[in-house]
Amino acid sequence: MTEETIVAPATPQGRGAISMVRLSGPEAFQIARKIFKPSGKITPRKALYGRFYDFLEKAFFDEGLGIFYREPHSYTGEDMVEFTPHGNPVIVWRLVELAVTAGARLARPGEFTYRAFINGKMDLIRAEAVEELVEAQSLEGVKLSFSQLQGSLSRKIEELRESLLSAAVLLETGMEFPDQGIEIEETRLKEALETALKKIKEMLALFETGKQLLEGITLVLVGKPNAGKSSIFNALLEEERAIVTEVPGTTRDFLREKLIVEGVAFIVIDTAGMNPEPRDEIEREGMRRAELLIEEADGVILVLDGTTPLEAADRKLIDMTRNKKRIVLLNKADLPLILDPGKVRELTGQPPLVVSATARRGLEKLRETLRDVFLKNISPQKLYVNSRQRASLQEAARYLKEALDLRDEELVAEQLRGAIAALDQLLGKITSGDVLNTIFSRFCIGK
Ligand SMILES: Nc1nc2c(ncn2[C@@H]2O[C@H](COP(=O)(O)OP(=O)(O)O)[C@@H](O)[C@H]2O)c(=O)[nH]1
Ligand SMILES: [Mg+2]
Repeated sequence: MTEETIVAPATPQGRGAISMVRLSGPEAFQIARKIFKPSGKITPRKALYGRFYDFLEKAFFDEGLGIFYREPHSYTGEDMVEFTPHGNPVIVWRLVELAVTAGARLARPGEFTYRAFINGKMDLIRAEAVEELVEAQSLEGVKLSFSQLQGSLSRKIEELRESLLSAAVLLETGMEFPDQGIEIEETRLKEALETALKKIKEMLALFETGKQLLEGITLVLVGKPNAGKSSIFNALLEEERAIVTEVPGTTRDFLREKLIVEGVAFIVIDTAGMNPEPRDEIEREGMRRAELLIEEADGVILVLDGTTPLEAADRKLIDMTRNKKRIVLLNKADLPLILDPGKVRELTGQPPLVVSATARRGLEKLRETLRDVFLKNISPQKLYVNSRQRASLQEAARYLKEALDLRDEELVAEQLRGAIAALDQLLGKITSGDVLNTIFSRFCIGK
């Protein structure tokens, strides 16, 4: 257990009805008593009304609630105190300052959760789920990270680890008593390894969807200058967010906005200066950046101007996005169409949606199509793996595959140990300081 008592605001900077300041560590109660004068006796886990006292100025400066937690029954597993003063950053920082004067230290980002992890309140997967829950971009993402926080993935990994440990025992027994039923043991071992490998593969398959549910599905609007990308962007988001102009290629930056469809977030990106036929260095750079965005996106909405014939620029974009999940729009359908939908279908291999951004036509159909193209295969799931967890699982899978190919029992045992170690790493049973640093430094202060 750590010696130092830490303090930090637990709520974001800003004004509101209330904010929260938290203390954790051996001196939390003692420090808290100096700055909080409760109206009654301190009872752990009970909200107490009281006044906040500035012992430097010798004056009360706010009132609110204080909750005291005795270790190990707290978030961090240490003695903890939570104050909820009024939501003014001046009050919040004065409380922090007073706590520091009284002997606490300002917490590092993620230090509360780090302590919870170190003190055995949660494994590494759950600690990550705290961060993912706070960062989730949609309700589906929140539900998903919450079930992960409740242990959906941890339990699976623990089970897997148990099964590999039993397999290791099976193997050791076989090695110690070589005459007794080796054949049977061998088949059982092989089966156990194959089952484990299959389970790992199933978990690995959850990576993409998990990422999309948590972070949102990124969609890039693609089209030649003046096709109507920004207008579609606005129409979809139903607000004047992007600057729509009549001079081609004027939107300078990338705009990102969130659109929620059936509880899932779509992060729609309006690309700036996208011109497949760049006329200068700025446009060339714009195009390079757009290409990168397209590559990283989960899908694209290709906007074609229905009032102009297909140009080289359109053909280029059609080619560039051929291998992406794509929705093709034939825009400006409020005007007489020059571009033939049949021709577009021929070129793209998919029927275009005929829409009008300015007349708000075909947008409902566009939302429906978003649903069909991107959400059909997203079934609600109870667990996911993030990229760190994926790497450990892939490592475990490599060891298991290797083990299945080997005959020599000693060597199989070695691979098995490797696989178990990979799972231990995943759960945080064995970790390097570097890994922990990377994970917890992503957190905000106060979490
Ligand atoms: N008539 C008509 N004009 C449109 C439509 N969509 C966009 N425009 C116009 O086309 C021009 C370029 O639109 P903008 O959204 O800035 O295109 P971007 O360069 O692809 O972002 C603007 O003058 C828009 O008002 C539409 O559906 N119908
Ligand atoms: Mg634009």
